[in-house]
Amino acid sequence: MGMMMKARRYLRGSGRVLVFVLVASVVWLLFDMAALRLSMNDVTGQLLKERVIRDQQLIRQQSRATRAGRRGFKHPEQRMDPAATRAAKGPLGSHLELAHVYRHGGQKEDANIHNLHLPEGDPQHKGEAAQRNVPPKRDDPPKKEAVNLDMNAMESEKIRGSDGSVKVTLPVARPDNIKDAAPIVTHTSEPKTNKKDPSGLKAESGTDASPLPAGEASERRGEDARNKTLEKPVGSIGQGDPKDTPGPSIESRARQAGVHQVLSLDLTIAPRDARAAGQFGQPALVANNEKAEVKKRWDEGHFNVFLSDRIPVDRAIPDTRPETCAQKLVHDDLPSTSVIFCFVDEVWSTLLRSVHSVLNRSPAHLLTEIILVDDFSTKDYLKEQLDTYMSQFPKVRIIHLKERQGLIRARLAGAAVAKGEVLTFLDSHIECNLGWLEPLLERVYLDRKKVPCPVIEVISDKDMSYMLVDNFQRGIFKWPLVFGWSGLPEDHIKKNNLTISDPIRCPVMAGGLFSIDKKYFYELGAYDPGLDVWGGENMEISFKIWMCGGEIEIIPCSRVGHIFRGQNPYKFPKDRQRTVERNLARVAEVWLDEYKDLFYGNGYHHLLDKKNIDIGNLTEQIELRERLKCKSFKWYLDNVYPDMKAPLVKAEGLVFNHGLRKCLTLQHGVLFFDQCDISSKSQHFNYTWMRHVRQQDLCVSPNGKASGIALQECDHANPAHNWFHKSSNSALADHLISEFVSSHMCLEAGPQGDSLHLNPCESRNAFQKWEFTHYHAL
Ligand code: LR7
Ligand code: MN
Repeated sequence: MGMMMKARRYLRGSGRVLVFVLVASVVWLLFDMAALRLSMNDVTGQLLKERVIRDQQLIRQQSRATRAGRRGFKHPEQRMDPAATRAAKGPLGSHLELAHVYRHGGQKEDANIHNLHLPEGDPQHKGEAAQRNVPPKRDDPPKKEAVNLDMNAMESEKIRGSDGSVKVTLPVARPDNIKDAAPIVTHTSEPKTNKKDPSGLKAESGTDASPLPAGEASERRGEDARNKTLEKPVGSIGQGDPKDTPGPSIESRARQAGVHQVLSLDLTIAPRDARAAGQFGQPALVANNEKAEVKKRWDEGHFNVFLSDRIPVDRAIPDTRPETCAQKLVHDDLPSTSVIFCFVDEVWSTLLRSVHSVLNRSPAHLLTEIILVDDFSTKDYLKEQLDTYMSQFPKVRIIHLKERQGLIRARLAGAAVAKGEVLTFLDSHIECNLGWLEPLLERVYLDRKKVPCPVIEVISDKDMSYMLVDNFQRGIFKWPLVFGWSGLPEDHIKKNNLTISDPIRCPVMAGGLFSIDKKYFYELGAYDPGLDVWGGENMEISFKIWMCGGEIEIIPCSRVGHIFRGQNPYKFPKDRQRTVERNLARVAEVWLDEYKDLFYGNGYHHLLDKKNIDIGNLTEQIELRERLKCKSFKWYLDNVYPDMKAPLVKAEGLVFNHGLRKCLTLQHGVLFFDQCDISSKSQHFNYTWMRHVRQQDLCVSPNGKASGIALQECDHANPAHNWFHKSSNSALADHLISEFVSSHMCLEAGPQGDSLHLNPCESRNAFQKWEFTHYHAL
């Protein structure tokens, strides 16, 4: 009863609101057009024209919807079989009403800090999900949002009812019919930037009259933009950030020259079939008698391919951005981008959904083209059939590689033909969310050395639902260069006054989804082309960006869903593990300086022996690093990732023998025991990641004869120099066990302190027990 009353009140009120909205939208559009100084005959003009038409349609449809509302209009989704939602899993599941997931209303900036998730410490995120690098899911369901009839809601073509339901407006294409599907992309005209400079090497959008090359021009723009900064620099404190104060009034916003509110273009907002499987990002269901088919088709993509094929390729997904994102201002003259998808044997429906999500949710004037790089796929449908399908979209270009190159060289091939000023790389099983592109391009615009990444949300591999992830997540690595997610430390958030929509500095990027100024990408030497197939390139580009003067950021107002899966569905030309470890070793050798010990020492000892692996020639990469005058890895750790623990040795200091109660001493090339003296340099040894017991270049090692001990120049490839120490909780933890000898042989001090031997290990023998002064990593 109460609900009914509320609904009536809303419906009475909404008549007046409608008139206001009609008048206001016309006034606003006039302002908007004047402020944006757009000509109606260019692409952007086309965009505006469409917006006018759409807004008119919207208002007409809204009044129809309101009339329908009197008869109990509800969002079609809510008429779905209740069993469907009951079975739903994940954060967008049954416990949520659909409206909750739209712009996840009610979540106040800052309010989520206490929900900060530290995945490493949370058993929920260990195991399978963690292995797949699934970012932590948000555990609090977004709260209900009040009716929103502001200008922004108008622009986003959705009107919320009193029950929170979303009233939809526009007719949308039918994906299953190629002809009908055409309207999915309405802005297919080539942007003027293409005509101007087909080589794509000069400054393009926004710098029309600029005689400067792209780099300088965008730097200039950067300066210009800094004067009217729209985003506070991360880490700044209390700078009176304009975006955190209530936004300017619509009028003043419109009059502010050179900027506009992020466009909320989404051509899927009124889906043809609102009841289709997976619509609005809801979990799709599998009937019992379909389960066998699901299983049968699983390996085609290592996710639920059966369901993917059933879900519309242009399905709607919930707008999961923090609330303030829709109000953010971005520059009118953002650079345009080439979106590059590389794929090998990607599932048809998933690839199409990825492409349509870009076409449907990107402002046409910012999308130069979509480049599909087919990395020598084996599937027939990815050849002519794909060419034919995509030929209806003038912006889509396809490159079929003649040989399998792997994703790294495939990206290079895509970049080589790209015409946009910015490159945007995406995996081929993603869905770009509403307003995803402008916030990324804005960062590049502000500073061409910024490399922005969207928040990567989760498309469930099982039910294909679109799931939210925790706020404040950043990309990190652990040794030995393993990518992961980690929440920003809470004190950092507080100290820097960060809100959930602020850019987040990232020590490393996940790898698959980011935008980068094309010229800057090449200045950085792009990717090391010696990296094969898959893996490690995200580390390479991350270190390169940070150490050579750039920045990596996650932009919370840009969100893209990605299907996380347990396995790669394609074949590796060589062994997968060897491919990945070889790539990582290349990265470690070029970028890690002395810290490469931590890489090898955390599970990759075997790579030190060149007999085991050929990592190829690194001369060019090392020269590149010198030419760019990149900073040291130590600088990177200290400045970009200070919370990373990276002790250069596992233990150090005096080497105390329990039996003798004396310390190992090295003087004039001779080892002996002496009274412990912490200040004595000759008693200072390191226990290294290579498992050496060493002083400077000299390593304690068996002398090869009988049980004698000798000093030898340290050699990574010589296992005789390696000692296990504290390597387990076993009874031999305090011992120094030789790695060289197959049976357990331990370093033992002679009872008089005048000798050092290799003897069979005895757990209780105090003369075999050693202790370093400091342990850093055991
Ligand atoms: O030989 C290949 N050729 C290709 O074109 C191998 C792969 N590919 C394509 C493939 O079809 C896909 O589109 O490259 C893309 C990435 O491969 P995935 O999706 O199998 O890999 P992933 O999502 O597990 O990989 C993550 O790590 C990779 C390391 O090389 C890349 O950086 C991926 O881009 C990256 N994906 C993401 O960052 C998305 C978020 C995942 C996380 C965390
Ligand atoms: Mn992927």
